[in-house]
Amino acid sequence: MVLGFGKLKKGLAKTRSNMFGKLGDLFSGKVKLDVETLEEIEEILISSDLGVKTSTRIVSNIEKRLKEAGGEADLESVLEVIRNDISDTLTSAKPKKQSASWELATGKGKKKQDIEPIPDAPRVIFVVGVNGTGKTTSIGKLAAHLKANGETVLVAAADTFRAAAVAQLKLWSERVGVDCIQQGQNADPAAVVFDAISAAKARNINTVIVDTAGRLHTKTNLMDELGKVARVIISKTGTLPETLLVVDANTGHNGLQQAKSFTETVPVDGLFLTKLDGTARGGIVVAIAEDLGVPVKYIGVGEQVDDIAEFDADAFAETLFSISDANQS
Ligand SMILES: Nc1nc2c(ncn2[C@@H]2O[C@H](COP(=O)(O)OP(=O)(O)OP(=O)(O)O)[C@@H](O)[C@H]2O)c(=O)[nH]1
Ligand SMILES: [Mg+2]
Repeated sequence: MVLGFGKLKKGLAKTRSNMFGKLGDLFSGKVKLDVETLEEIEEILISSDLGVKTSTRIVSNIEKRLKEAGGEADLESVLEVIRNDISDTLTSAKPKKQSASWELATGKGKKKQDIEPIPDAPRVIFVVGVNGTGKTTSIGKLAAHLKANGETVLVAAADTFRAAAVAQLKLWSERVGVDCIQQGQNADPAAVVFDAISAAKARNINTVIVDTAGRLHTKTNLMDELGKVARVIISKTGTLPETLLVVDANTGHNGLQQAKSFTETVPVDGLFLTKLDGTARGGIVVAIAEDLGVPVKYIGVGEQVDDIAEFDADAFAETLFSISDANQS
C-alpha cells in the first residue's frame, strides 16, 4: 500500500513553499531563458539541497529542451522538465555495489550462496543509524504500518545502552499493539535479538524489527557489535538481515556524508529518511538517491504514529514540482 500525496504534502510543505516562492518570483509569465535566469534556477535548486550535480544537469536539460522553443519559457514548462528529470533520477537510482558485507559475519570463507533460508523463520528488519536520527520512533511507526498491512510484528530492544531506550521502544510497542522483547540495561544486543527471533517463531509472528543504539561509523567496537547481531540473525533465519539505515533529512549533506561512511562498513538495503517535515531542503532525497545509490524506502513526516509513508518517486516529483499542489497548500 502506498500512502500517497497527503503524507508527502505534509512532509514537503516547507521545501515546496520555499522553492515555489523563489521560482514564482522569477517567473511571472513568460521569461527569457538567458544565462542569468538559468543561473538563478540553478541556485534555487541547490538551495533546496538537490545537490550541485543534479541541479546543473536539470538546468542544462531546461536549456536544451526549452531554448529551441524561442528562448522563452513559463513556470509550468520549466517545472515539467524538473519533474521528469527528478522522477527519472529517483526511479533509476541503482544500488551501488557495496564494499561492506555481512557475509564476513557468517564466518570466514562462507558465501551468500552457502546460506539456506530456515523454514518458518521470521523476516528481520535491522534498523541502524547515527544517534538521534529517529530510529526508535520510526520503528514504532513502521510496526504500525506493517501491522495495518496485515503483517504480525514484534520489536526487539537491542539498544541496551540506556534504560530509557528500552522504555521508549516499550512505550511505542504498547501504543501500536505489538510485542516487545527486552532484557535489562547493558544486556548483550545479540542475546536480545536471539530471544526475539525465538519468540517470533514460538508466537507465529512473521516480522521482527530490531532497534539498535545510535552509533558513528568511526566507533569500531560499536560497528563490530552490529556484525555480531547480524551473525545471530543469519544463523537463526538463514537469511541476511534487511538493513534499514535511518537518516535525518535536516542534516542535509552532512547526513549524506555520514550515510556514505556507514554504508562502507555495513551493507544497507534501504533508507528511512526522517524529519522531512522539519526541513525546507527536502531536495536532499534526490541527492541521497543519486550519490548513495541506496533506495529511499520510507519517509518520516512527523512524530505521530501515522507520520510515515512508503517512498514513491513519481509522487515525490509531482508533489514538489506541480503548480496545482502548490495552489492547494
Ligand atoms: N518532526 C519529526 N520528528 C521526528 C521524526 N522522527 C523522529 N522524530 C523525533 O526525533 C527525536 C529522536 O527520535 P528517536 O526515535 O529517539 O531517535 P533515535 O535514532 O532512536 O535516537 P538514539 O536511540 O538516541 O540514537 C524524537 O524527538 C522524535 O520524536 C519525524 O519524521 N519528524
Ligand atoms: Mg533510539
